[in-house]
Amino acid sequence: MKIVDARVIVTCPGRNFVTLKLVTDDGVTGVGDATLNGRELAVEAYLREHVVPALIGRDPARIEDTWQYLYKGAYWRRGPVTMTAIAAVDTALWDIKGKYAGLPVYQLLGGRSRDGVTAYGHAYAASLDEVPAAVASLVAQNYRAVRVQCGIPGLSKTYGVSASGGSYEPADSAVPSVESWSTSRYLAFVPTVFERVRSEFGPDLQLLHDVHHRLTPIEAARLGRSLEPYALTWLEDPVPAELQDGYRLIRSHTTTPLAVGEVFNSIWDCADLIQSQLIDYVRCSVVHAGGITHLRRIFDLAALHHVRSGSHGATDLSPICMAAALHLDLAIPNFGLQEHMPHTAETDRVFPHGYHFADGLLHPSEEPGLGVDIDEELAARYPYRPASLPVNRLEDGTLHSW
Ligand code: KDG
Ligand code: MG
Repeated sequence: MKIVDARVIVTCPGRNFVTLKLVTDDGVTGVGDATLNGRELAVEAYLREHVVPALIGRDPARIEDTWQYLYKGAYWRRGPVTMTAIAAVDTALWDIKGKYAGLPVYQLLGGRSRDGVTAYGHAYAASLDEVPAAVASLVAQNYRAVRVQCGIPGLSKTYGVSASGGSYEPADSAVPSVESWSTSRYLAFVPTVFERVRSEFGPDLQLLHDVHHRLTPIEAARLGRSLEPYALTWLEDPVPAELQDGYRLIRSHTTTPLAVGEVFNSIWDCADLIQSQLIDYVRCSVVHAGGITHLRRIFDLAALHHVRSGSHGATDLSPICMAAALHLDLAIPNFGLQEHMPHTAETDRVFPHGYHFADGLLHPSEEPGLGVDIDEELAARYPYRPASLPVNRLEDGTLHSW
């Protein structure tokens, strides 16, 4: 058994995706997501120039060895570009292993630990008065957990709130667009949003909120405390992720659970947060944290420390990443929640898949492997379009975290 072809496919059915497709000498194929929002071509070049030549002729059954080869062999360890490239190879190899075994990947990971994967959806509204309708629409679709984001009075654009009313896609122009931010307006407003949602929807609905790395630790501590009456399931990314000591400070002031990890790419980014029990959910993803092999390692460490998973699942992670995440979510003992932002119909056509959402739960495909593919002919009809994530400036013009 050997790998005879490795294709890196870039496509833009509404937004950019990078995919690695491996082919074995038996004609078995495997796919891996390699999309890094706003930096797609860096991963495409890394795969094409440095990884694909080393894959040809390798035994696809040796998943762990290939992972170690790409990680240790690069010498330059970690980083989003390297780890996304490794993830693509690893994901494709698990897909191939499942197809050879005739089993869905979750069976290779130990089998199902639950009936389905509880997903959280996104409710967003331009103003407070529109929040109840936005949440009601998610409840009507049977989501049991809802992330709530709302436009901030006095700010023209807010993270997580689509200006067009369509699905939220922040990478909106080749050169980053500029958004504005005010911590004082935000801190004063957010508790009123959750007061409204709790009073209208009662205690059972799980509620989440994404701060998107914008606060200092003491500001985040204050927000966490002011949200305690509304019993959030988690407060996400309260401070920029590289400032890990900040979590000790936040933790010492509030019992609002904390979730972090979407920008992490290895176990070394979250080991201390997990081992010191400074967070409650770790939100790394298959595509940005080294694939199924490495994410499993992160979740296993988390399980020892009462930390649950909460994998990132925004639309810039392709349906291949979602398919892979669902196999892992179904199998691990410490699953928490899975983010679910449905892709557009165009994207779903380019990536035909067998996973589905029903009664608040996501279910992976029962087909051998991951149960997802890329339609290469269709993909070729959507050429790459440069698109960057925005930047943020304070009202006095100072650059702030986005
Ligand atoms: O590419 C960046 C997005 O994936 C990110 O902004 C989405 O924070 C996000 C989330 O929680 O889905
Ligand atoms: Mg987030």
